[in-house]
Amino acid sequence: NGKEEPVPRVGVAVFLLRGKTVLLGKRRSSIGDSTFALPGGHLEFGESFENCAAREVKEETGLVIEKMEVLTVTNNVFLEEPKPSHYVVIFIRAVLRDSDQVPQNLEPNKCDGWDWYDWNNLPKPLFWPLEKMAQSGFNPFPID
Ligand code: 8DG
Ligand code: MG
Ligand code: MG
Repeated sequence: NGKEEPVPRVGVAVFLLRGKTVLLGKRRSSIGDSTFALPGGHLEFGESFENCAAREVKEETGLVIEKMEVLTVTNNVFLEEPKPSHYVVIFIRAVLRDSDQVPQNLEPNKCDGWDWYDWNNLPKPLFWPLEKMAQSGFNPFPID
């Protein structure tokens, strides 16, 4: 770009599933501050969605995940935030490689801490893209 014009960026967010629960953390960020969101981050140049998901989860929580699958894509425009932004977000589902791993808060400047929440009893307030998905009836769990 070279002219400081804002451009859309690619985000990857991860539904890390454990039983009937998902991993969420309260954000400390100029986008979605104090709301509960999925682990995730920015897609790096040359990176696959699945590798980005595994890398971001490892960096933010220390957890090692597997069985990454692309679920859906959303177009999220944040014009009302302190830093106006636009993200195309790839949502990935995954599970823990070793199910007794415990999440650590490895980026305490970006998150208050991670915990498992029942999909039918999600904490409030949710980060609005996640709130919108939940409201629309989206369910990240595989059909059994
Ligand atoms: P990085 O420097 O580690 O790459 O980035 P990050 O600091 O971890 O980025 P992030 O804000 O966690 O994620 C990038 C963007 O993805 C975020 O600003 C907005 C978008 N995004 C959504 N929904 C979600 C979500 O549920 N979780 C996360 N982490 N990001 C989301 O639209
Ligand atoms: Mg990150
Ligand atoms: Mg992040």
